[in-house]
Amino acid sequence: MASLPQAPPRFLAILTCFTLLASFASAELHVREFVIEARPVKRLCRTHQTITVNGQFPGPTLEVRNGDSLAITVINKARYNISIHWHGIRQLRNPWADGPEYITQCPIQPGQSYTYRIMIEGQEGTFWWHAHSRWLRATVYGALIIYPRLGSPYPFPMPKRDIPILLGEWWDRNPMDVLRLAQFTGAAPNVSDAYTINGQPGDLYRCSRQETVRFPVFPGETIQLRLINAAMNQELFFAIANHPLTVVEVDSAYTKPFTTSVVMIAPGQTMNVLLTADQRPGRYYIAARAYNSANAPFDNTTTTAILEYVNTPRRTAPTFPRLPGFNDTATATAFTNRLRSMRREGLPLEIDENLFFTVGLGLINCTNPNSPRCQGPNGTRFAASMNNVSFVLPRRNSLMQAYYQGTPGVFTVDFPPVPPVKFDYTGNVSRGLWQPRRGTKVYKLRYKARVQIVLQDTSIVTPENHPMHLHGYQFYVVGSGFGNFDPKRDPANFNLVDPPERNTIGTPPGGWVAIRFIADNPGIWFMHCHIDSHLGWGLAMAFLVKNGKGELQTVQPPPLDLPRC
Ligand SMILES: *[C@@H]1O[C@H](CO)[C@@H](O)[C@H](O)[C@H]1NC(C)=O
Ligand SMILES: *[C@@H]1O[C@H](CO)[C@@H](O)[C@H](O)[C@H]1NC(C)=O
Ligand SMILES: *[C@@H]1O[C@H](CO)[C@@H](O)[C@H](O)[C@H]1NC(C)=O
Ligand SMILES: *[C@@H]1O[C@H](CO)[C@@H](O)[C@H](O)[C@H]1NC(C)=O
Ligand SMILES: *[C@@H]1O[C@H](CO)[C@@H](O)[C@H](O)[C@H]1NC(C)=O
Ligand SMILES: *[C@@H]1O[C@H](CO)[C@@H](O)[C@H](O)[C@H]1NC(C)=O
Ligand SMILES: *[C@@H]1O[C@H](CO)[C@@H](O)[C@H](O)[C@H]1NC(C)=O
Ligand SMILES: *[C@@H]1O[C@H](CO)[C@@H](O)[C@H](O)[C@H]1NC(C)=O
Ligand SMILES: [Cu+2]
Repeated sequence: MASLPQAPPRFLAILTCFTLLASFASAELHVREFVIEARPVKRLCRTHQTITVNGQFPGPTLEVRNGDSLAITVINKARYNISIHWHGIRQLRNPWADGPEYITQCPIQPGQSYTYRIMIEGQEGTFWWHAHSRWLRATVYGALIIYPRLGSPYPFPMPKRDIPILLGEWWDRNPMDVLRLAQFTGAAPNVSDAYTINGQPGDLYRCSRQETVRFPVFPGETIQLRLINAAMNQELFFAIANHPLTVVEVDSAYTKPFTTSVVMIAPGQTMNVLLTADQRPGRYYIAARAYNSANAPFDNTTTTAILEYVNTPRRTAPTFPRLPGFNDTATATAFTNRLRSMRREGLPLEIDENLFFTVGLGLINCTNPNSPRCQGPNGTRFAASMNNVSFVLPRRNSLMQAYYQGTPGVFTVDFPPVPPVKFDYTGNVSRGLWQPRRGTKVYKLRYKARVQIVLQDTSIVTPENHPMHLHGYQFYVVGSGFGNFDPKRDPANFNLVDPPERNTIGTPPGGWVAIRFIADNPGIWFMHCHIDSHLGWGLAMAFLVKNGKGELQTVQPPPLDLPRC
């Protein structure tokens, strides 16, 4: 049952003085049930049967501490297959609890349940959980906050309060129907009708004014906002009128603090910012809208909430923040490039595996371009790929189970370490190179291999910022740039001193980003674009990290209730 710290961190800080001695004995097991079920949810004037967790949208916030364990039983009372991913949690030696369907488990089918057993080992900060099954993530998501161990402070003054801010994306119809239509036609899925803050679009949308989220603040206090971009398909700019934001954490890793008027946050990323309520008491808009790097249609609406100094009359019109232009790549890039890590523990300086992956879209030619199934550009179907392999999920098994049981024919281990064809990735790519091939390929890594991956965006169809997420790991972002990566010149400029540590990083549109990690977590780990339309088109691959020696370097046996296909 719930025995977690409902008290604000301020209270816990006082408590800490008394419980320091007990801190090592304080690890708790949190036992929860997540009931997946359809509930009526009204947004934008209409009510939709919406897939929720325990009837809540967004779902419940989980609050635990570093060192704790979780046992969350997911009971599927909906009509769709589902699985839940615990975004950012490393799941050491336990890929069975990671969640992506057909990668580390078969989905939990309607009427079935599965218990995710999660150990929090050496991790703290802002995390989140979300469905990892087709487009159910559109409404099935929530915050997962890991406080430091008792007696272990933040590397910055303790904020008065913590406010989770989940940025989401809402369709004025069933998102599964939006996906189904796109899968049929081969065209891009319809763009969303609204962005949301904690599930509410805010007062710039029809029928939404009453429910606009308001965050009361007391003059002078410093609060911590835990931003989570849970949107399906869109990077977002986020700002609060008149209030600079001090970034202190990204993707659950502390950063050297810096202050900015606007942040860019990509799907899958989290970001903690401190805000001091030092402005004239009043009402200030919190707003988010698209950063759109692609040459493609997008939802250009703006979601709002209101920062409200206590005792300000409701009638006072809120001040609006300045947000960058939708295509302001310069601002997005400058922001991301300011991030610096507080530590570099586990940053490999020597490299065993030097990988180069192209990431980008593609088009599949149709034999009959007039077919209703070929409604993509000029009678094609959209695709996406990494190193020209468009990832196909297995249907009758998960990769992890097939690997563990030695079942052949589910995947192959020949994912290419470099692109099969060298070309001018960000130039005018010849049309003959646009069609990827399909495959379920993984790349094998030796236990503790020191890995570098250069993720190179291509200009095929359109250059674009692709937020690439790696499961089971945190990695360091050692460099990035525009154009084609130059293996002779660019490594000289890598930051090996204080590179930001993340689990999701965007390729600059028409550019590249280099990441490093040590493969110390055995199992099969998905790597994919966190834009769900791209993921569905195949912008993914998986690593198979082999066991090391002995039990502590070996994948645990699967739980008995692991769903079967
Ligand atoms: C997609 O958008 C088109 C055009 O606005 C609309 O006609 C169609 O009903 C939408 N379909 C879905 C499933 O979103
Ligand atoms: C958003 O796009 C629509 C049409 O696609 C356009 O009419 C409208 O002016 C745009 N709004 C903004 C704020 O750019
Ligand atoms: C951004 O859009 C504006 C107007 O829509 C346009 O004038 C400008 O050239 C665009 N900038 C970039 C970098 O594409
Ligand atoms: C589609 O065809 C038009 C007209 O021939 C052309 O201008 C455009 O570039 C084509 N688009 C793609 C994605 O091939
Ligand atoms: C790209 O290359 C094709 C031929 O390969 C050519 O027809 C086209 O004009 C080129 N486009 C640009 C923008 O250079
Ligand atoms: C697909 O069609 C385009 C022209 O529409 C052609 O240039 C290209 O070579 C074709 N690709 C393949 C793989 O057949
Ligand atoms: C990808 O593979 C397909 C099929 O083998 C080929 O036609 C295409 O040229 C390749 N493209 C690239 C970028 O390697
Ligand atoms: C649900 O998962 C099972 C097992 O993989 C599969 O056979 C079934 O087709 C799935 N159902 C849907 C609607 O995808
Ligand atoms: Cu992408």
